[in-house]
Amino acid sequence: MSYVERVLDELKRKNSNEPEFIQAVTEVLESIKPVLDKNPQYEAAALLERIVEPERQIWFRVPWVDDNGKVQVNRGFRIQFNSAIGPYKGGLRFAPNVYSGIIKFLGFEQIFKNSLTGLPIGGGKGGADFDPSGKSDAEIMRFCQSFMTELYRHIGPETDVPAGDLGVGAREIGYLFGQYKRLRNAYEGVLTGKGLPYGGLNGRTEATGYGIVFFAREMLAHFGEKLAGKEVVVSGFGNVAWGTVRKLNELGAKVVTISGPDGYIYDPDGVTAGEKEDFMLELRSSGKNICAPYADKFKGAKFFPGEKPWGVKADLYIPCATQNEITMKEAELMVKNGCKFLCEGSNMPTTNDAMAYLADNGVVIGPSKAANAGGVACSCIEMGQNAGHTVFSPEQVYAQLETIMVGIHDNAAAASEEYGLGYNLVAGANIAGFKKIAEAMMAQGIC
Ligand code: 2IT
Repeated sequence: MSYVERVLDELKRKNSNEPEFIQAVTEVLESIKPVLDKNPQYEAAALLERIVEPERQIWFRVPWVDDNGKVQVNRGFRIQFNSAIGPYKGGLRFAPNVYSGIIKFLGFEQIFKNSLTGLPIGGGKGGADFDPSGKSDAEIMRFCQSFMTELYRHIGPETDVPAGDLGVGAREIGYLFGQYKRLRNAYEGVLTGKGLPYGGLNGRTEATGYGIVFFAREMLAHFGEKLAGKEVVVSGFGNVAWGTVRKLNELGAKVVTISGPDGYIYDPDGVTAGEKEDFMLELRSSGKNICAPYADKFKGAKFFPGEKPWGVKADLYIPCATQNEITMKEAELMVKNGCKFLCEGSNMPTTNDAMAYLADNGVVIGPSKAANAGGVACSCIEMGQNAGHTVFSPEQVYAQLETIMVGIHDNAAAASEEYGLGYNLVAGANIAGFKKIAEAMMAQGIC
Protein backbone atom coordinates (compact mmCIF):
# COMPACT_ATOMS: atom_id res chain seq x y z
CA MET A 1 0.00 0.00 0.00
CA SER A 2 1.39 3.42 -0.94
CA TYR A 3 1.95 6.18 1.60
CA VAL A 4 -1.02 8.17 0.22
CA GLU A 5 -3.35 5.15 0.34
CA ARG A 6 -2.32 4.39 3.91
CA VAL A 7 -3.01 7.98 5.03
CA LEU A 8 -6.35 8.05 3.17
CA ASP A 9 -7.41 4.75 4.75
CA GLU A 10 -6.73 6.07 8.22
CA LEU A 11 -8.41 9.39 7.36
CA LYS A 12 -11.59 7.61 6.23
CA ARG A 13 -11.58 5.49 9.36
CA LYS A 14 -11.27 8.50 11.65
CA ASN A 15 -13.60 10.87 9.76
CA SER A 16 -16.19 8.54 8.25
CA ASN A 17 -19.00 10.97 9.08
CA GLU A 18 -17.39 13.84 7.12
CA PRO A 19 -17.66 13.00 3.38
CA GLU A 20 -16.81 16.51 2.12
CA PHE A 21 -13.60 16.53 4.15
CA ILE A 22 -12.61 13.10 2.82
CA GLN A 23 -13.39 14.27 -0.73
CA ALA A 24 -11.17 17.37 -0.45
CA VAL A 25 -8.24 15.49 1.09
CA THR A 26 -8.47 12.63 -1.43
CA GLU A 27 -8.40 15.09 -4.33
CA VAL A 28 -5.24 16.77 -3.04
CA LEU A 29 -3.30 13.71 -1.86
CA GLU A 30 -3.86 11.70 -5.03
CA SER A 31 -2.36 14.44 -7.17
CA ILE A 32 0.76 15.07 -5.06
CA LYS A 33 1.99 11.47 -5.29
CA PRO A 34 4.85 12.42 -7.66
CA VAL A 35 6.16 14.96 -5.11
CA LEU A 36 6.03 12.34 -2.34
CA ASP A 37 7.88 9.82 -4.52
CA LYS A 38 10.66 12.36 -4.97
CA ASN A 39 10.81 13.24 -1.28
CA PRO A 40 10.85 10.11 0.92
CA GLN A 41 11.82 12.26 3.92
CA TYR A 42 8.18 13.46 4.03
CA GLU A 43 6.88 10.01 4.89
CA ALA A 44 9.60 9.57 7.52
CA ALA A 45 8.42 12.82 9.13
CA ALA A 46 4.72 11.76 8.95
CA LEU A 47 4.09 14.94 7.03
CA LEU A 48 0.77 13.88 5.48
CA GLU A 49 -0.57 12.50 8.76
CA ARG A 50 0.15 15.91 10.28
CA ILE A 51 -1.25 17.92 7.35
CA VAL A 52 -4.64 16.15 7.44
CA GLU A 53 -5.08 16.69 11.20
CA PRO A 54 -6.15 20.25 12.13
CA GLU A 55 -3.81 21.92 14.61
CA ARG A 56 -6.82 22.92 16.68
CA GLN A 57 -10.62 22.59 16.40
CA ILE A 58 -12.93 24.80 18.38
CA TRP A 59 -16.65 23.98 18.70
CA PHE A 60 -18.84 26.25 20.74
CA ARG A 61 -22.37 27.09 21.77
CA VAL A 62 -23.93 30.24 20.29
CA PRO A 63 -27.03 31.16 22.31
CA TRP A 64 -29.11 34.15 21.19
CA VAL A 65 -32.61 35.56 21.58
CA ASP A 66 -34.85 35.92 18.52
CA ASP A 67 -37.32 38.76 17.91
CA ASN A 68 -40.09 36.80 19.65
CA GLY A 69 -38.06 36.54 22.82
CA LYS A 70 -37.35 32.85 22.23
CA VAL A 71 -33.90 31.50 23.07
CA GLN A 72 -32.13 29.90 20.10
CA VAL A 73 -28.96 27.81 20.20
CA ASN A 74 -26.59 27.27 17.27
CA ARG A 75 -23.28 25.48 16.94
CA GLY A 76 -20.19 27.57 16.16
CA PHE A 77 -16.89 26.34 14.72
CA ARG A 78 -13.37 27.54 14.12
CA ILE A 79 -10.93 25.03 12.64
CA GLN A 80 -7.33 26.28 12.91
CA PHE A 81 -5.91 23.91 10.36
CA ASN A 82 -2.33 24.84 9.52
CA SER A 83 -0.05 27.69 10.60
CA ALA A 84 3.16 26.63 8.84
CA ILE A 85 3.37 29.74 6.66
CA GLY A 86 1.38 32.33 8.60
CA PRO A 87 -1.49 32.99 11.00
CA TYR A 88 -4.65 30.97 10.31
CA LYS A 89 -6.69 32.75 7.66
CA GLY A 90 -10.05 31.90 6.16
CA GLY A 91 -13.70 32.80 6.13
CA LEU A 92 -16.72 32.18 8.32
CA ARG A 93 -19.74 30.46 6.78
CA PHE A 94 -23.24 30.83 8.23
CA ALA A 95 -25.56 28.28 6.62
CA PRO A 96 -27.99 25.67 7.96
CA ASN A 97 -25.96 22.76 6.51
CA VAL A 98 -22.73 23.78 8.27
CA TYR A 99 -21.15 21.02 10.37
CA SER A 100 -17.59 19.90 11.07
CA GLY A 101 -17.21 18.15 7.68
CA ILE A 102 -17.97 21.33 5.73
CA ILE A 103 -15.70 23.54 7.84
CA LYS A 104 -12.88 20.97 7.70
CA PHE A 105 -13.05 20.61 3.91
CA LEU A 106 -13.01 24.38 3.55
CA GLY A 107 -10.17 24.74 6.06
CA PHE A 108 -8.12 22.06 4.32
CA GLU A 109 -8.59 23.69 0.89
CA GLN A 110 -7.69 27.04 2.42
CA ILE A 111 -4.21 25.79 3.41
CA PHE A 112 -3.22 25.21 -0.21
CA LYS A 113 -5.14 28.17 -1.61
CA ASN A 114 -3.41 30.54 0.78
CA SER A 115 -0.06 28.97 -0.02
CA LEU A 116 -0.69 29.52 -3.76
CA THR A 117 -1.19 33.27 -3.22
CA GLY A 118 2.49 33.49 -2.29
CA LEU A 119 1.51 35.49 0.81
CA PRO A 120 2.22 34.63 4.48
CA ILE A 121 -1.15 33.19 5.55
CA GLY A 122 -1.96 29.81 7.08
CA GLY A 123 -5.23 27.91 6.66
CA GLY A 124 -8.37 28.06 8.77
CA LYS A 125 -12.14 28.24 8.46
CA GLY A 126 -15.14 28.66 10.69
CA GLY A 127 -18.83 29.29 10.83
CA ALA A 128 -22.10 28.20 12.32
CA ASP A 129 -25.19 26.16 11.44
CA PHE A 130 -27.15 29.42 11.50
CA ASP A 131 -29.55 30.21 8.65
CA PRO A 132 -29.42 33.96 7.95
CA SER A 133 -32.30 33.90 5.47
CA GLY A 134 -35.43 35.60 6.76
CA LYS A 135 -33.69 36.88 9.92
CA SER A 136 -34.15 40.49 10.98
CA ASP A 137 -31.19 42.85 11.16
CA ALA A 138 -31.44 42.84 14.96
CA GLU A 139 -31.36 39.03 15.03
CA ILE A 140 -28.28 38.98 12.80
CA MET A 141 -26.58 41.46 15.13
CA ARG A 142 -27.39 39.50 18.28
CA PHE A 143 -26.23 36.29 16.67
CA CYS A 144 -22.93 37.84 15.52
CA GLN A 145 -22.31 39.36 18.96
CA SER A 146 -22.90 36.03 20.69
CA PHE A 147 -20.71 34.21 18.15
CA MET A 148 -17.83 36.64 18.75
CA THR A 149 -18.27 36.52 22.53
CA GLU A 150 -16.77 33.03 22.38
CA LEU A 151 -14.59 33.34 19.27
CA TYR A 152 -12.63 36.44 20.36
CA ARG A 153 -10.47 34.51 22.83
CA HIS A 154 -9.19 32.23 20.06
CA ILE A 155 -8.31 34.79 17.37
CA GLY A 156 -6.10 37.85 16.87
CA PRO A 157 -4.28 39.72 14.10
CA GLU A 158 -1.15 37.55 14.50
CA THR A 159 -3.02 34.34 15.44
CA ASP A 160 -6.12 33.83 13.33
CA VAL A 161 -7.90 36.31 11.06
CA PRO A 162 -11.42 35.31 9.94
CA ALA A 163 -13.35 36.87 7.04
CA GLY A 164 -16.65 36.26 5.27
CA ASP A 165 -17.93 33.31 3.26
CA LEU A 166 -21.50 32.22 2.43
CA GLY A 167 -23.94 34.06 4.68
CA VAL A 168 -21.27 36.39 6.08
CA GLY A 169 -20.89 39.71 4.26
CA ALA A 170 -19.97 43.27 5.17
CA ARG A 171 -22.88 43.65 7.58
CA GLU A 172 -21.98 40.54 9.60
CA ILE A 173 -18.27 41.43 9.60
CA GLY A 174 -19.23 44.86 11.00
CA TYR A 175 -21.16 43.37 13.92
CA LEU A 176 -18.42 40.80 14.59
CA PHE A 177 -15.72 43.49 14.52
CA GLY A 178 -17.65 45.79 16.86
CA GLN A 179 -18.03 43.03 19.44
CA TYR A 180 -14.37 41.96 19.19
CA LYS A 181 -13.24 45.55 19.75
CA ARG A 182 -15.41 45.87 22.87
CA LEU A 183 -14.20 42.63 24.38
CA ARG A 184 -10.51 43.12 23.63
CA ASN A 185 -10.33 46.89 23.97
CA ALA A 186 -8.10 46.83 20.90
CA TYR A 187 -8.57 48.27 17.43
CA GLU A 188 -6.77 45.74 15.30
CA GLY A 189 -7.02 43.96 11.96
CA VAL A 190 -8.56 40.79 13.35
CA LEU A 191 -11.13 40.40 10.56
CA THR A 192 -10.98 41.13 6.84
CA GLY A 193 -13.75 42.13 4.49
CA LYS A 194 -14.45 45.10 6.75
CA GLY A 195 -16.33 48.19 5.59
CA LEU A 196 -14.24 50.96 4.07
CA PRO A 197 -14.77 53.48 6.92
CA TYR A 198 -13.24 51.15 9.53
CA GLY A 199 -10.18 49.56 7.98
CA GLY A 200 -11.61 47.68 5.00
CA LEU A 201 -9.69 47.38 1.77
CA ASN A 202 -10.71 49.12 -1.44
CA GLY A 203 -11.57 46.35 -3.90
CA ARG A 204 -11.95 43.47 -1.40
CA THR A 205 -15.68 43.07 -2.21
CA GLU A 206 -15.08 42.35 -5.89
CA ALA A 207 -11.64 40.71 -5.43
CA THR A 208 -12.77 37.07 -5.52
CA GLY A 209 -14.85 37.48 -8.68
CA TYR A 210 -12.31 39.66 -10.47
CA GLY A 211 -9.56 37.19 -9.59
CA ILE A 212 -11.60 34.28 -10.99
CA VAL A 213 -12.00 36.09 -14.29
CA PHE A 214 -8.28 36.97 -14.47
CA PHE A 215 -7.56 33.27 -13.92
CA ALA A 216 -10.05 32.23 -16.62
CA ARG A 217 -8.49 34.78 -18.98
CA GLU A 218 -5.06 33.16 -18.45
CA MET A 219 -6.50 29.66 -19.04
CA LEU A 220 -8.03 30.77 -22.33
CA ALA A 221 -4.89 32.64 -23.34
CA HIS A 222 -2.92 29.40 -22.99
CA PHE A 223 -4.98 28.14 -25.94
CA GLY A 224 -4.78 31.43 -27.84
CA GLU A 225 -8.37 32.34 -26.96
CA LYS A 226 -9.94 35.51 -25.53
CA LEU A 227 -12.85 36.18 -23.18
CA ALA A 228 -14.32 38.82 -25.47
CA GLY A 229 -17.36 37.41 -27.29
CA LYS A 230 -17.51 34.23 -25.21
CA GLU A 231 -20.80 33.00 -23.71
CA VAL A 232 -20.50 32.13 -20.05
CA VAL A 233 -22.69 30.09 -17.72
CA VAL A 234 -22.37 31.40 -14.15
CA SER A 235 -24.11 29.84 -11.14
CA GLY A 236 -24.94 31.61 -7.90
CA PHE A 237 -25.90 35.26 -7.48
CA GLY A 238 -24.00 36.28 -4.35
CA ASN A 239 -20.79 38.20 -3.83
CA VAL A 240 -18.56 35.88 -5.85
CA ALA A 241 -20.98 35.58 -8.78
CA TRP A 242 -21.50 39.36 -8.78
CA GLY A 243 -17.77 40.19 -9.00
CA THR A 244 -17.35 37.53 -11.68
CA VAL A 245 -20.21 38.91 -13.79
CA ARG A 246 -18.86 42.45 -13.46
CA LYS A 247 -15.39 41.59 -14.68
CA LEU A 248 -16.71 39.32 -17.45
CA ASN A 249 -18.86 42.19 -18.73
CA GLU A 250 -15.91 44.56 -18.57
CA LEU A 251 -13.82 42.16 -20.66
CA GLY A 252 -16.54 41.73 -23.29
CA ALA A 253 -17.91 38.28 -22.41
CA LYS A 254 -21.64 37.55 -22.22
CA VAL A 255 -23.07 35.96 -19.07
CA VAL A 256 -26.23 33.99 -19.94
CA THR A 257 -27.16 32.51 -16.54
CA ILE A 258 -27.15 33.07 -12.80
CA SER A 259 -28.76 30.77 -10.23
CA GLY A 260 -30.01 30.40 -6.68
CA PRO A 261 -31.28 27.59 -4.45
CA ASP A 262 -34.69 28.17 -6.10
CA GLY A 263 -33.57 27.53 -9.72
CA TYR A 264 -31.73 29.32 -12.48
CA ILE A 265 -32.19 32.36 -14.71
CA TYR A 266 -31.47 32.17 -18.46
CA ASP A 267 -30.99 35.62 -19.96
CA PRO A 268 -30.24 35.39 -23.71
CA ASP A 269 -29.49 39.14 -23.78
CA GLY A 270 -26.85 38.70 -21.09
CA VAL A 271 -26.65 39.76 -17.44
CA THR A 272 -25.26 43.07 -18.62
CA ALA A 273 -23.46 45.84 -16.76
CA GLY A 274 -25.56 48.44 -14.94
CA GLU A 275 -29.12 47.66 -13.91
CA LYS A 276 -28.87 43.87 -14.20
CA GLU A 277 -25.57 43.62 -12.36
CA ASP A 278 -26.92 45.90 -9.64
CA PHE A 279 -30.07 43.81 -9.34
CA MET A 280 -27.88 40.90 -8.21
CA LEU A 281 -26.97 43.01 -5.16
CA GLU A 282 -30.65 43.67 -4.49
CA LEU A 283 -31.41 39.95 -4.68
CA ARG A 284 -28.67 39.35 -2.13
CA SER A 285 -29.72 42.07 0.28
CA SER A 286 -33.38 40.97 0.16
CA GLY A 287 -32.28 38.16 2.51
CA LYS A 288 -34.60 35.71 0.74
CA ASN A 289 -31.90 33.73 -1.07
CA ILE A 290 -33.85 33.45 -4.34
CA CYS A 291 -33.08 34.56 -7.91
CA ALA A 292 -36.56 34.18 -9.48
CA PRO A 293 -37.43 37.93 -9.22
CA TYR A 294 -34.79 38.63 -11.91
CA ALA A 295 -37.11 37.12 -14.55
CA ASP A 296 -40.04 39.27 -13.38
CA LYS A 297 -37.94 42.40 -13.68
CA PHE A 298 -36.10 41.85 -16.96
CA LYS A 299 -37.96 41.03 -20.18
CA GLY A 300 -36.54 38.14 -22.16
CA ALA A 301 -35.09 36.40 -19.10
CA LYS A 302 -36.57 33.06 -18.15
CA PHE A 303 -36.65 31.35 -14.73
CA PHE A 304 -36.27 27.56 -14.52
CA PRO A 305 -37.51 26.52 -11.05
CA GLY A 306 -35.61 23.80 -9.23
CA GLU A 307 -33.01 23.42 -12.00
CA LYS A 308 -29.29 24.09 -12.27
CA PRO A 309 -27.79 25.90 -15.29
CA TRP A 310 -25.32 23.19 -16.38
CA GLY A 311 -27.42 22.05 -19.34
CA VAL A 312 -27.09 25.47 -21.02
CA LYS A 313 -24.60 25.54 -23.89
CA ALA A 314 -21.66 27.91 -23.38
CA ASP A 315 -17.96 28.42 -24.06
CA LEU A 316 -17.00 28.72 -20.42
CA TYR A 317 -18.62 27.52 -17.18
CA ILE A 318 -18.00 29.31 -13.87
CA PRO A 319 -19.75 27.80 -10.82
CA CYS A 320 -20.04 30.44 -8.07
CA ALA A 321 -22.65 28.92 -5.74
CA THR A 322 -21.53 26.18 -3.33
CA GLN A 323 -19.82 22.78 -3.06
CA ASN A 324 -20.69 19.76 -5.21
CA GLU A 325 -23.10 21.45 -7.61
CA ILE A 326 -21.47 19.66 -10.55
CA THR A 327 -21.88 15.89 -10.17
CA MET A 328 -21.56 13.19 -12.85
CA LYS A 329 -25.04 14.05 -14.16
CA GLU A 330 -24.15 17.70 -14.80
CA ALA A 331 -20.67 16.82 -16.10
CA GLU A 332 -22.22 14.55 -18.74
CA LEU A 333 -24.53 17.36 -19.85
CA MET A 334 -21.62 19.77 -20.09
CA VAL A 335 -19.53 17.40 -22.18
CA LYS A 336 -22.50 16.72 -24.46
CA ASN A 337 -22.79 20.47 -25.00
CA GLY A 338 -19.14 20.71 -26.03
CA CYS A 339 -17.85 22.36 -22.84
CA LYS A 340 -14.18 23.34 -23.24
CA PHE A 341 -13.42 25.38 -20.12
CA LEU A 342 -14.52 25.09 -16.48
CA CYS A 343 -13.19 27.71 -14.07
CA GLU A 344 -14.27 26.98 -10.50
CA GLY A 345 -15.39 30.05 -8.56
CA SER A 346 -16.95 28.44 -5.49
CA ASN A 347 -14.98 26.10 -3.23
CA MET A 348 -15.03 22.47 -4.49
CA PRO A 349 -18.03 22.85 -6.82
CA THR A 350 -17.18 19.63 -8.67
CA THR A 351 -17.29 16.10 -7.26
CA ASN A 352 -14.11 14.06 -7.73
CA ASP A 353 -15.68 11.63 -10.23
CA ALA A 354 -17.19 14.51 -12.25
CA MET A 355 -13.82 16.26 -12.28
CA ALA A 356 -12.10 13.12 -13.60
CA TYR A 357 -14.80 12.64 -16.25
CA LEU A 358 -14.52 16.24 -17.45
CA ALA A 359 -10.72 16.04 -17.63
CA ASP A 360 -10.90 12.72 -19.52
CA ASN A 361 -13.18 14.42 -22.04
CA GLY A 362 -10.75 17.22 -22.72
CA VAL A 363 -12.29 19.95 -20.54
CA VAL A 364 -9.67 22.39 -19.24
CA ILE A 365 -10.29 22.91 -15.51
CA GLY A 366 -9.22 25.82 -13.35
CA PRO A 367 -9.48 24.46 -9.79
CA SER A 368 -11.15 26.62 -7.14
CA LYS A 369 -8.21 26.72 -4.75
CA ALA A 370 -6.26 28.52 -7.48
CA ALA A 371 -8.99 30.39 -9.35
CA ASN A 372 -10.77 31.88 -6.32
CA ALA A 373 -7.65 32.75 -4.32
CA GLY A 374 -7.95 36.44 -5.21
CA GLY A 375 -10.37 36.97 -2.32
CA VAL A 376 -8.09 35.73 0.40
CA ALA A 377 -5.08 37.32 -1.31
CA CYS A 378 -6.75 40.72 -0.96
CA SER A 379 -7.66 39.81 2.62
CA CYS A 380 -3.95 39.46 3.29
CA ILE A 381 -3.36 42.86 1.69
CA GLU A 382 -6.05 44.19 4.06
CA MET A 383 -4.12 42.70 7.00
CA GLY A 384 -1.02 44.52 5.78
CA GLN A 385 -2.94 47.75 5.37
CA ASN A 386 -4.26 47.52 8.96
CA ALA A 387 -0.90 46.54 10.45
CA GLY A 388 0.75 49.46 8.64
CA HIS A 389 -1.98 51.90 9.76
CA THR A 390 -2.45 53.02 6.19
CA VAL A 391 -4.91 52.94 3.26
CA PHE A 392 -4.34 51.50 -0.20
CA SER A 393 -6.06 52.90 -3.29
CA PRO A 394 -8.29 50.74 -5.51
CA GLU A 395 -5.68 51.01 -8.28
CA GLN A 396 -2.96 49.63 -6.00
CA VAL A 397 -5.18 46.71 -4.98
CA TYR A 398 -6.40 45.84 -8.48
CA ALA A 399 -2.85 45.88 -9.84
CA GLN A 400 -1.63 43.54 -7.07
CA LEU A 401 -4.63 41.25 -7.51
CA GLU A 402 -4.00 40.86 -11.22
CA THR A 403 -0.29 40.16 -10.69
CA ILE A 404 -1.10 37.57 -8.00
CA MET A 405 -3.69 35.77 -10.17
CA VAL A 406 -1.39 35.59 -13.19
CA GLY A 407 1.33 34.32 -10.85
CA ILE A 408 -0.92 31.57 -9.44
CA HIS A 409 -1.87 30.45 -12.93
CA ASP A 410 1.73 30.41 -14.12
CA ASN A 411 3.01 28.59 -11.01
CA ALA A 412 0.32 25.91 -11.29
CA ALA A 413 1.06 25.46 -15.00
CA ALA A 414 4.82 25.28 -14.31
CA ALA A 415 4.41 22.72 -11.49
CA SER A 416 2.30 20.52 -13.74
CA GLU A 417 4.88 20.78 -16.52
CA GLU A 418 7.73 20.02 -14.09
CA TYR A 419 6.12 16.71 -13.14
CA GLY A 420 5.42 15.73 -16.74
CA LEU A 421 1.66 16.27 -16.51
CA GLY A 422 1.31 18.78 -19.36
CA TYR A 423 -1.15 21.62 -18.77
CA ASN A 424 -3.01 20.16 -15.78
CA LEU A 425 -3.92 23.05 -13.50
CA VAL A 426 -5.71 20.80 -11.01
CA ALA A 427 -2.61 18.76 -10.24
CA GLY A 428 -0.31 21.74 -10.72
CA ALA A 429 -2.15 23.86 -8.15
CA ASN A 430 -2.12 21.04 -5.60
CA ILE A 431 1.58 20.42 -6.17
CA ALA A 432 2.62 24.08 -6.05
CA GLY A 433 0.48 24.76 -2.97
CA PHE A 434 1.72 21.64 -1.18
CA LYS A 435 5.43 22.18 -1.84
CA LYS A 436 5.61 25.44 0.10
CA ILE A 437 3.65 24.03 3.04
CA ALA A 438 5.79 20.89 3.10
CA GLU A 439 9.07 22.82 3.05
CA ALA A 440 7.88 25.16 5.82
CA MET A 441 6.71 22.25 7.99
CA MET A 442 9.92 20.30 7.49
CA ALA A 443 11.98 23.36 8.46
CA GLN A 444 10.00 23.83 11.68
CA GLY A 445 10.47 20.32 13.04
CA ILE A 446 7.85 17.97 14.41
CA CYS A 447 5.00 20.24 15.48
O1 2IT B 1 -12.99 30.77 0.56
C1 2IT B 1 -12.34 31.81 0.75
O2 2IT B 1 -11.20 31.94 0.31
C2 2IT B 1 -12.97 32.88 1.53
N1 2IT B 1 -14.12 32.72 1.94
C3 2IT B 1 -12.22 34.14 1.84
C4 2IT B 1 -11.29 33.93 2.97
C5 2IT B 1 -10.61 35.19 3.46
O3 2IT B 1 -9.96 35.08 4.52
O4 2IT B 1 -10.67 36.23 2.83
